[in-house]
Amino acid sequence: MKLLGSPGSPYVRKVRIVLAEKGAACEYQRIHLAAPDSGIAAANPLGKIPALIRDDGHALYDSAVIVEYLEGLYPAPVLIPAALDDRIEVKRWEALADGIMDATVAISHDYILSDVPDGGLSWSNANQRKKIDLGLGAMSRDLGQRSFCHGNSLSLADIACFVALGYLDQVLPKIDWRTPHENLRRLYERLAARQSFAATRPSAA
Ligand SMILES: N[C@@H](CCC(=O)N[C@@H](CS)C(=O)NCC(=O)O)C(=O)O
Repeated sequence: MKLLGSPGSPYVRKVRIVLAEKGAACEYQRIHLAAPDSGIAAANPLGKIPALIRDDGHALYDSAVIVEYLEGLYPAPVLIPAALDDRIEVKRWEALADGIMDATVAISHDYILSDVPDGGLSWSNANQRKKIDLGLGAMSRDLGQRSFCHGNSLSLADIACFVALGYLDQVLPKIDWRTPHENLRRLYERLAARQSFAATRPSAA
């Protein structure tokens, strides 16, 4: 198996944490999306990372499909529970976290492409910012005072939540999510100490 990715991508980080938690062997190939010879289109016609090349050569995308595949391939430890209600709740957490990442990506691209002065928000950015703020509020409310986002052990819900928060720090550090969401800060700090999370920090990866 080979994972195509780059250290700055939160979707790639989600997959890499899942691989590490499961102790799964997988070659990691760093690619530069902007390079004309990146080769990503052969694996993913949408030109996005992550893409996972299976041992039989078949390529999988996107990150949600890849982590579901890995769960089937390496059932222990369980990161996506089998029972329908639990499974769907964990996938909902993943969708929420992915949506925050999508909005963060959109704002960061807009900053690069537009001439909106730093600190100013175009309509489109304001719209994306609202998704981030409401998304953070939903994550904080749903976590409450529990130790894990869903159930009593680490799941894909915690991994996705953590990666979304880390990506906010990485590209939009002016957004202070810690002060209003003390419970997310506690979860983030606890998870950051785990080997799989620490080893995939963009600066370490
Ligand atoms: N929904 C996709 C999102 C993947 C994605 O947007 N990846 C970014 C890197 S962070 C990318 O490859 N962007 C290149 C592009 O959109 O052309 C997933 O979960 O895998």
